[in-house]
Amino acid sequence: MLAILQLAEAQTQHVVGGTEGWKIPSNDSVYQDWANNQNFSVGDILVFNFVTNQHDVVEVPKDSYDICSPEFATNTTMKGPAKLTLNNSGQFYYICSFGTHCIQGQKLAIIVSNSSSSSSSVAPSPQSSWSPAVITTTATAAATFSLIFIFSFMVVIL
Ligand SMILES: [Cu+2]
Repeated sequence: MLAILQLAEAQTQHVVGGTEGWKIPSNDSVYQDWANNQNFSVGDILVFNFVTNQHDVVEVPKDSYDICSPEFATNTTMKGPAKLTLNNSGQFYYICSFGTHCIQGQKLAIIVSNSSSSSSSVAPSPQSSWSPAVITTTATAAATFSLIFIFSFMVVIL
């Protein structure tokens, strides 16, 4: 039961393009701008909101993505709206194969990370903040010692 709850909590649904949905975008950076503000992890779901027979979702290798070709498609989804689960980490590329839609910007490239963002960002930070704290403490101690030394020296002279 707990495992099911945790699994459900770890899954994030990413609605591609937000309210704009999956269509010919108003400008060709819409989907890249959208993707830049998302953290994709294995197990997350991509939601493509589109009308069947007006668009599709074709997963392609990078070379095909670059030239908007569905020739080497690894996965094609014809029915909208579509939910695609991200099963693997790495870079993934999606295009629409209808007409010139892809050339007009209906294409998406994402990077899927292995771990959830919370566990990966917490780990390195304590290590990096430790050493400066130690150095500061040592420097303060050294300054205090030299002050004591100067004072005791002055006392001896007087
Ligand atoms: Cu399209």
